[in-house]
Amino acid sequence: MRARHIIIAAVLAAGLALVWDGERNSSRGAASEAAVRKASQAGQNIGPDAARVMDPVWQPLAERLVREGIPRDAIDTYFSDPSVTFDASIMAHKVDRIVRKRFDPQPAPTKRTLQQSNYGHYLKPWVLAWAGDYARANQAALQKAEAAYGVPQDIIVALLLVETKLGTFLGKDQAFQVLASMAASDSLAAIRPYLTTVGQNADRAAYADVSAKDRAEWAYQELKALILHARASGKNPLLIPGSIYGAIGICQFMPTNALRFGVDGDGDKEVDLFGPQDAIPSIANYLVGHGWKPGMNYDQQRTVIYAYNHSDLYSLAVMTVAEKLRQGRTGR
Ligand SMILES: [Ca+2]
Repeated sequence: MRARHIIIAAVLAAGLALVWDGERNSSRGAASEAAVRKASQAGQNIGPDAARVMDPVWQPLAERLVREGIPRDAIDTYFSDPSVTFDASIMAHKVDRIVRKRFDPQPAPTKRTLQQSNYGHYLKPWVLAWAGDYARANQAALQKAEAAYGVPQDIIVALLLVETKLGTFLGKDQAFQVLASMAASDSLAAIRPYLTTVGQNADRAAYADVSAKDRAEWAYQELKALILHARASGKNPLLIPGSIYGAIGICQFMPTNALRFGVDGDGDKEVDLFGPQDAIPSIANYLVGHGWKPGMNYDQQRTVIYAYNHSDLYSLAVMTVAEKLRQGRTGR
């Protein structure tokens, strides 16, 4: 990477992290900071003198994970770690969004263009130049993935850019704590003090209760997959950072997708979604799993990208960035 681009990359990462915070974490800023502190402390009590007391809130989760095959000593270690603290506000935040969508008038569809949206950053020449440098630095892995999966390298780099700013923004939360907290928030009663959309309305309360149960089961399956994914590589799942809802790696896979689509690109017998060697073929494999085929037209390609994140602006951003990267790379 040339010096100018290193500086640009640093500025970009800092600037976009601020934007990202404003977008995604505004209501959980304090909780996120606490999670970062917790993640940095994770695993510190593993030792003979450590006080290992599991919060009873985890008991049903822990027992189910043991029943479903995770060794008890591992489960005890994870759930008694001081970094793993129950936070009902995570599920409450999610359920508030679901209730709002069901009961409140919806805003008109955005009329913002790509340039006016938060994705506009990615079209700036210096951002595209940075992504071009990244593509050159990872050319072997990109060409290998393109040959094996039929996914153009520019699409892969565009996804990595839009998902995590090429791995410079990986989420500020501990994926384990996020998913465990959501999995343990399986009823209205568990999250009621943190809800802002329910009040005394019985219909909303019933819907929030069903939604919490539904999302808690989803989170349980993701938590179990996170543990299996980490253990397959001999890693401590508590040390894996994640997004506000538990997506991991520079490609931001949910853990069930890490298990299903993760590829060991560099042949070291581990799937490490935090490194480009594995994340690049994993993205291509995910897209093939969602219908990507060589020779598809623009609309067909965009439909597959939509599976990655259900947003029209998102799929437009990825397709547009990919096209500009291709032009920059090939000169046409
Ligand atoms: Ca690997």
